[in-house]
Amino acid sequence: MISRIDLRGDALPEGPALRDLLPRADFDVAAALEKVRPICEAVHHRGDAALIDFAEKFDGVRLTSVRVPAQALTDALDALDPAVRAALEESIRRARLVHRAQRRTTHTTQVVPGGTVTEKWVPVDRVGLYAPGGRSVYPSSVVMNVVPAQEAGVGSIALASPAQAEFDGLPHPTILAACALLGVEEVYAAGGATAVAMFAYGTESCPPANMVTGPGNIWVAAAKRYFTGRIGIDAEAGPTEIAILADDTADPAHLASDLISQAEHDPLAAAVLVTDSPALADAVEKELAPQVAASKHVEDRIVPALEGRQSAIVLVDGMEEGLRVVDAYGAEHLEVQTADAAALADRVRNAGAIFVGPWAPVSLGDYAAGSNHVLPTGGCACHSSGLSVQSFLRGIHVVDYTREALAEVAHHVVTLAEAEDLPAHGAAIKARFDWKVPESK
Ligand code: HSO
Ligand code: ZN
Repeated sequence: MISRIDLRGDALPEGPALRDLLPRADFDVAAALEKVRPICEAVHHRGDAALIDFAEKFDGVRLTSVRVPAQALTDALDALDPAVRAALEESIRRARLVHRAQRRTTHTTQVVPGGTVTEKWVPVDRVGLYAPGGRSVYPSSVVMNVVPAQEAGVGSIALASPAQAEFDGLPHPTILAACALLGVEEVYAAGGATAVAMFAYGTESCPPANMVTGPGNIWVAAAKRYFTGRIGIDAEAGPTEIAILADDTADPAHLASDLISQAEHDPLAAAVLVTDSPALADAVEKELAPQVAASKHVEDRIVPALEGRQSAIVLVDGMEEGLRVVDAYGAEHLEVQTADAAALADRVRNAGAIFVGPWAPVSLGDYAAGSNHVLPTGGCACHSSGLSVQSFLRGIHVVDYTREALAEVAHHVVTLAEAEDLPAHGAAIKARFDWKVPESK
């Protein structure tokens, strides 16, 4: 059901060589880019008409309007199962607590008397959020995108999600209900690359956005890459990943269910267990079979995900080696289930989010820990973070110097300008002092 990689015995290789030994799915965004290019160009040139044609082609429904009417949002919230509503409200409440604490404050540094640099944090003006449809209709992802944007103070927030034929061309009702709960009123029925293009270029019904965030399939990732440089993006999210670092104190039944929980997302999802205990590895494998059999999305997602080359049980000599392996892998989600979980988790350098000990499974973080579940995949945790308030902010340096403060440093500026053969830079300083650089003190 799941392959094994035995790294015991020899010393582990360094850096990328270690990474090459670890399993990972192919996610070829560059190849998909060529396919999304004509879609993006069609939206550029034909606007709403192209969106309507693509919805018919990809989603099998002819739209009368791309913009979702306000009444549809109210109706969806009225029809929402009260238990789901209560759970979403608690998820929103916890996410707000955590994301509100991420707000940045303006800070002024007095560099010299009369010379200050202030860093002010300004939210982007308008954000387009994408919520997938099809296999993954996740109102929880609406929460995880909207809450940080709102807490960052973004003034204009719009959301797009694919048209659903069974709901008369509206996005899925739970997506609409989540928008209504969060106070997002501007919603569009548009899917995949067409939604990203709609936000990037703008159409008759949708003003352009400065930034697009949100999960999606490879077409969404490719469209984000296509528009990089024109608009801001969060990340090119790939299939979800769980890595678990565990020793023989962990409960094999719980580890198996955690691995399955993320395998449930996608046939390309990755489930990786790193352990120094062959007995635990055997026990987890034994647990997997009956638990998989009792699961829902067995044949189409869980089995291909666990059997795929992106998933494995990795055996290591000890926890020091285990740490090196999980750091080389840089998982989207990392669980640490060991005797000294908190101390070990503290030493992890590369992970999108870390779940410490037996009572913090990834599913908790997916829905209701307060943490964000939009996290870097594919090893991007080695250089990037998950979605946060910071994702929606720009830090702008405001430089304010008096004549005296400029005079004091003028000779240094002129010297560096000349060293770089850019005399006009120096001239812009000299001109302010009647072409005489003030003497250095
Ligand atoms: N585990 C997914 C998020 C999600 N799980 C949504 C359930 N719903 C990626 O972090
Ligand atoms: Zn999940």
